[in-house]
Amino acid sequence: MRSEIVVDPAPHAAWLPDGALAAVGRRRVALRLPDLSGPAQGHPRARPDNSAEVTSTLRTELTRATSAHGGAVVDPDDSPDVLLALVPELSGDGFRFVRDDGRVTVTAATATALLHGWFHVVRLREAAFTGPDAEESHAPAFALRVLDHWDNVDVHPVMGQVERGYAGGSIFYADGRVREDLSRVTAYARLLAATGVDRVCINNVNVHAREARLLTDDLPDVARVAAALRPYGVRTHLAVSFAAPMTLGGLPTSDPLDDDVRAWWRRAAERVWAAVPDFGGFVVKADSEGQPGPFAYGRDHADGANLLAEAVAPHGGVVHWRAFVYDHTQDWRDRSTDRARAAYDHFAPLDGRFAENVVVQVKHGPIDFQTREAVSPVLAGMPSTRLALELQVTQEYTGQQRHACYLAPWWSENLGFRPWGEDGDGTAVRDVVAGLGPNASAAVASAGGGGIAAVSNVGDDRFWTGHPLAQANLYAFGRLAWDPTLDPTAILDEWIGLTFAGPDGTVHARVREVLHAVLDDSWRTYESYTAPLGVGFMVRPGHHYGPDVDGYEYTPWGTYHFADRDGVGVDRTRATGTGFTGQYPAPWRDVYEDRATCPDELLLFFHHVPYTHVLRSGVTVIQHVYDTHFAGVERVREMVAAWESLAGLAPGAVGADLHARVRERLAEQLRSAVEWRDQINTYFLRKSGVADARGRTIY
Ligand code: GCW
Repeated sequence: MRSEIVVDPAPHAAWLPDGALAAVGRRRVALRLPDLSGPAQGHPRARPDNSAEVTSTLRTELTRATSAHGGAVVDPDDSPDVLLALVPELSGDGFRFVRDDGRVTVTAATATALLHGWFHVVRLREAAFTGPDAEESHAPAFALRVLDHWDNVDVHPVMGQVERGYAGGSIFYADGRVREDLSRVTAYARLLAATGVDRVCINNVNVHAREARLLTDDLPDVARVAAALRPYGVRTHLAVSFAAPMTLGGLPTSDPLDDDVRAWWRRAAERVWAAVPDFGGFVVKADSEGQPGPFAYGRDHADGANLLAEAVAPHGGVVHWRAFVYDHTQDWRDRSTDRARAAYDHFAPLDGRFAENVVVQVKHGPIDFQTREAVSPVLAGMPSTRLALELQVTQEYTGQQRHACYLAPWWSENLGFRPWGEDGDGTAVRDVVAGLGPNASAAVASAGGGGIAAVSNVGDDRFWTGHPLAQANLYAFGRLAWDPTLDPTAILDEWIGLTFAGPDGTVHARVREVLHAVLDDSWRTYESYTAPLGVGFMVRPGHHYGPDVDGYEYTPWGTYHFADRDGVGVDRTRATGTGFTGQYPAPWRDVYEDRATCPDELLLFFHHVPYTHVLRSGVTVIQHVYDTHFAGVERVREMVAAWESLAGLAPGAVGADLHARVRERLAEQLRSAVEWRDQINTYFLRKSGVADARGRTIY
């Protein structure tokens, strides 16, 4: 592995190398399809727009697995080891898994659900066949499971081809247009189908002039992308510009209550669905960071969202309307404005006014995808609105795919957060976005809520995600989108088992051990050497990589820490601060309000405290800053050493080029962690004048 590294130009197989298919591929497998040759009567669900494509995918998958591993595709009546059966009389998006004496039968109502069942068997590997007899029903917790791509058609002068993309170019676009060769897109859809994601929004929510035209002139190209995703049951969505009636349609206004504007959107939607019959819907960022929106006409976000909802409703489409709305031209001297309050202040009063096919998409935290922040109170404040939780798989604020940072534990905390406290009925965020929150309106409950969305971390990089280990984040998002109660470590283990499967389907024990050692706690490690105690945004402005404690302190962006010689943190209490704590229901509004009960990891998010304030952990704030920063760097050193220990393994245990890429990234992670440690520690030593109790080097 130390010798010359031969780089394989083909895209990396990620979690579906041939070896991952060994257990099923060795066996006799069969596919049973109902006779769909006649008229559709009786079985309408058996033939959604994509059923022919997905059925043919199933055949291909079975052939591919068995021809690689010596099994066979056999007749369904020839007692196969694995039988996949499409049973249109069933219902729902899920599948049934039955194991009887080592034989597996999977049944589902649609081809896409059956495909998810197939990948379930793949994921279980040998265990699919060796366990005790079982009869299980599996269904996705969320009806809508979306990945948003912030891909630009044109290379943006500041943001590049993919905004906040850390994995090369776009898999969809190159040279200012949709790529000719979209085979990579189909390979992506295959990876997604193996996790549970079933929708992809293919362009950036910041819709620039070129990108806006995907909705009109470029529809044939959008249809090609949809055709590349469809074989794996993945549906296409577009981000659209609220100003499109003016910029594309030549109308004098985009006022949501104007009849010509409404007619324009209706026609636009008709054209989209004519080109892409299984199109999913629109994603909108409006009145946010300079994007156009309804405010220009004195209208609100419900007016804006309902305009588009009305246009897509006849086609069964949905509108994902983002709640990421705040004042990005704030005066830092103004202490009354609090960015954390903005989404709730804008949206909670509109609860009940959104159409049934609108999903309000809420970032997990009230600020912006930070390594640590509170859970957004919007998620508890809109029972009559379909809400989606928005996560960020692309590591904008968590090391930009140069740092190994496995985010599933963080997402899990957010999904499992109980907005009404631990003592209530146990309702968590994952229930709210599934339409199961307390007081959920009948419409929200029957739609199953708004589900989950996340910003993808994929690009045209050979490893898909730049850092090969960042693939684990994409995998974990897909698995949590299907089942948000899964344990992050177990998901990681599953990912390792698939991704590092050798030709015989097994993983070298040392590889498994090292990957856990590197990744299990990597999010907490990242947190420990970056911004402390929930304070956030101590990053370099613009690109957001690396430390710059005061980088945003005197800017219009509303992301401040207020460090002075006495203390640090943002007072968001009702008593003396911005009142943000009051946006939470009990008990959190009181738990966060009081320094004595506020969880340590969020202390500086809610309070401005002296450096000598003693945390619940028993150490002072300043000593906590020093200790965690020193410890964080030591943990990164251990990650580096663990990874190096794989270098002597048999070639093939981890690919040589993968090993080299991770090694290079870990070296940068260590360099950067040292930089973070020294800048943060030095900054706070100089501000506070309080020495490290353990006398370590601070500059
Ligand atoms: O975190 C911020 C990013 C922007 C992004 C914005 C958003 C697409 O820095 O690049 O814009 O969030 O979520 O809209």
